[in-house]
Amino acid sequence: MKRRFARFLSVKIMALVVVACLCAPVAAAQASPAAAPASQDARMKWFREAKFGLFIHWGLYAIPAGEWKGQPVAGIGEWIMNRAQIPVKEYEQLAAGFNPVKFNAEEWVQMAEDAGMKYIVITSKHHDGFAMYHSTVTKYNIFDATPFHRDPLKELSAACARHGIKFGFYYSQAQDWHEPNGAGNTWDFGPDDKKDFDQYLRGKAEPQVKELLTGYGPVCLIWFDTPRMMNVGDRAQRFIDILHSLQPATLIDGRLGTAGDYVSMGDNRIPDAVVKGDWEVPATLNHTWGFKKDDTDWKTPEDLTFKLVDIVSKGGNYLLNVGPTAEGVIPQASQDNLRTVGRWLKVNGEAIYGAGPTPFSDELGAPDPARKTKEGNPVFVAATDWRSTTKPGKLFIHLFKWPAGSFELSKVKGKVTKAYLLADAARASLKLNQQGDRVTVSLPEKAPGQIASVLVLETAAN
Ligand code: FHN
Repeated sequence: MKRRFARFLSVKIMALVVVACLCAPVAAAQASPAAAPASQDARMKWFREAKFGLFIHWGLYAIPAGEWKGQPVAGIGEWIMNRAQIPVKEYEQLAAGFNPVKFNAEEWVQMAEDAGMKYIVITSKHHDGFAMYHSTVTKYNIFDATPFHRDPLKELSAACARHGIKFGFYYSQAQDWHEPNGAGNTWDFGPDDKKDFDQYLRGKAEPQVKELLTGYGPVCLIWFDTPRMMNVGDRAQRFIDILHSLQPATLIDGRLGTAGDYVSMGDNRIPDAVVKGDWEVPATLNHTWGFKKDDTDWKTPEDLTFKLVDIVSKGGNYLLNVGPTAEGVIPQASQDNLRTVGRWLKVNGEAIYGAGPTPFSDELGAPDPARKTKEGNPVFVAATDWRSTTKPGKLFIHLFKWPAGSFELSKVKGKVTKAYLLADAARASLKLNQQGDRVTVSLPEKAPGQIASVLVLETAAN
């Protein structure tokens, strides 16, 4: 009896060993891009540290660049197919002329690094349905349908790995104006509610998302967008399941159609106050996302730096967009302005990366009861003199307007033990006076830094 049980046990163990051996390579292959982090905090760690990312909207729409048949088309550049109601058969022909020979992944990633950005999110497929990578799901992709015959997303993922920058994809899961059953193209295919939307999701969107999660190394996040018709049945959940099974560490933005790992604010919408939880503001450098030749209304580096600090001081991340040309060049003004922000970050990055929100609120501005919004609420008037970010034991005061002689701060918790400026490499102590929660710091006559100088107050807990 004992011997029979021992034989049974050894057969069982052998079987388990064989199964384990057979499964090991599969498990290792699945785990290699990014194993499941232990907790949600662990999954969010890089995002909370990063704070500043580069968004890239690049696709066939960069060829017309806001103009169709000699006429300017109003609105954002990547929507030209929709705005000008261009039939699929005509729009498709752009692919034959897409040859971005000046594209250089190394240069793009170097620019992001110079700008102090820690992650890149690029359009793998926008609403026009054209895949900007070598997809095997459809030939309507940059590798098969253009003379370029390269996979720029592969090249970018390799360059990001070399530079230690996280890499993620924008993917338009619902709108696909190229597909008869995708959402959005009513001019070729009629109303969305008559379409077999699940046929499109299962036949194109889901397999393409699988490709992106298997062929491009660790994917830091997938940025879904415009979740039309996505709140029906298990549509959103199917994408979550794909992500969780292939790369459990990959984050999901806030526009899949169900709650993601963080909240995506409206485009260019910075909240007025501190917002708890993880969130991000997607934003443009001018007014369009995809390249438009007549949109040269660039935000200044001062404005971009202020917005970055403002967002971080409220608890969020800033995902700032460039729209490269059809030749593969990031417009020079975008590059210059971003690099200026990067130079500021080189000096002051300690007050941004991994920093928490302000412990105050008065510096953010106040509602003006005399001015009403359309909804009848008082208009919030933002103040712009200074912002605050925090780290354990440190208060960072970003001074956009240099105060004459000294800076006074109230509601300070704990004892301030030292004050200095990040622009001062020597970290020389500034004279400070504290009366209860009121702190006064004597400042040099002139601001030591460009755009904003950051004053650090080191604090000891009470
Ligand atoms: O329709 C898109 C638009 O083209 C662009 O991609 C932005 C980026 O946040 N998202 C949608 C509009 O909110």
